[in-house]
Amino acid sequence: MKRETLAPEQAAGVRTEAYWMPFTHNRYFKKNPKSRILARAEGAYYTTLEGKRLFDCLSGLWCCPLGHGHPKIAEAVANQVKELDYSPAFQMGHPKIFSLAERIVAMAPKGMGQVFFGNSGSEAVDTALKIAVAYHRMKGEASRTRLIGRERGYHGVGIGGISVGGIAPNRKMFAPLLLPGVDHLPHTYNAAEMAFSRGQPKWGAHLAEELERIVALHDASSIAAVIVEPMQGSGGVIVPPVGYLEKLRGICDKHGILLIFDEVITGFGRLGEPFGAQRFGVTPDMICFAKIVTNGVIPMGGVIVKPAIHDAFMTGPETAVELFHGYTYSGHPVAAAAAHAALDVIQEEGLIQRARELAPVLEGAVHSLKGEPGVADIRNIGLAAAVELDPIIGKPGLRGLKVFERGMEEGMLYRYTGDTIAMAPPFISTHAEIETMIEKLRAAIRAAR
Ligand code: PXG
Ligand code: PLP
Repeated sequence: MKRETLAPEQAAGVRTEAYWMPFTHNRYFKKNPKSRILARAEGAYYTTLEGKRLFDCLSGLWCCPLGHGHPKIAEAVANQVKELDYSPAFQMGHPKIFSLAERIVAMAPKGMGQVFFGNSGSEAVDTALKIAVAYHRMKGEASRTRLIGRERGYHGVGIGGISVGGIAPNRKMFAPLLLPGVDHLPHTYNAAEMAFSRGQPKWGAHLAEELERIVALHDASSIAAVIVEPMQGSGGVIVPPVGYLEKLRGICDKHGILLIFDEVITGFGRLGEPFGAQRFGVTPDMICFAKIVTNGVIPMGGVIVKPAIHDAFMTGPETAVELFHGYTYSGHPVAAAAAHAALDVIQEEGLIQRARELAPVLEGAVHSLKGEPGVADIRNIGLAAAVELDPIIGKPGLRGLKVFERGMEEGMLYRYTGDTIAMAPPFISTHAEIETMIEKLRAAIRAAR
């Protein structure tokens, strides 16, 4: 940890060297960190260490749509720490986690029965994959081990999640660790057929039929589950074609394959319904959630399952553990308190309804960027949108970075991955804030040539 020179941030009391930042260009960040260090947050705005106010265009990382510093959530968390700060997760329980499970089942599409808790989306995904394989074994179909993901899918960073995921940089460095027996559906994006669609593209339902080809290749008796995000978030707001998810459901049913929706981003209101399952009218066998369940305040994730899946494990001696899986912090009491408070806020303030009302405002505004220099596509659904930019020749990702940096100067914290700008503003946003977010993006795109 020897330092040759005094880095500028040392003057401000922030030394950056010891922290290895996730999914970050560490060296570039640490050259000029101050503008990117967040000191405070309130409502829909962050304030940087330098005192700059930034509109929270992605609700944190998709997880804080109720606004930052909500007094009800803050109070619930503070009280819980005093009342019961930790409760062993195995062989013990506490009241709030039972009532939270019941509450989540009540919000989920009809036909779901139980919730298994973890602490993140990645843990939720690995949990769902394990349950899927174990379920078939419990049912006497131990040959059903194969997992089917989808190209461009993001399912977190666990070994299971990157194996079913479809984003090459997240996989290639870890190739020897990827699970065997995984196959992928093609992604549903086709610029020629669907660029500048508003909401669900009309083209592409037939791509679900690729699942029939995968079944024909491997045989249904070898396949445990298909996992997809109803809307691909990290992949750049890729919206399912009309009829696509329905077809996937039909093919899974026909062949006894479990369908898992990874709703880590779409769960708890982002699409104007509690879950994407309700938004698209398709009920999976399991739903992964995380993020918005606590408004991002305390980590929590989990899997909602149909009773038939849960019940398949409830055999054998009553005193025996049924599922050999769980985390030290599964169902953490402070996370449970935060989740109850977040769901109270969603209900009391009508925030899912609010997200639904804001969706057309975002749609109208973001599509007005069509025709701006370098705008290759615009996609949206619910309160989420992405603007895909043509890369600067020979320098993929640079235009995205320029827009991001210009956005910060303009008081906007956009999310960029490569040359795609993503936005998922807080449900508490005003019409004017959404319009400003897009006008500032227009200015940043014009400047970033
Ligand atoms: N599944 C899906 C569908 C996700 O979007 C995860 C699993 C993993 O969750 P955890 O909590 O382990 O990170 C995610 C997370 C982005 C972005 O900018 C998206 C995520 C995380 C961070 C950034 O698109 N999604
Ligand atoms: N590693 C060791 C050595 C442990 O003892 C444990 C849990 O007891 C873990 C990893 C898993 O940690 P967690 O339950 O927080 O996922």
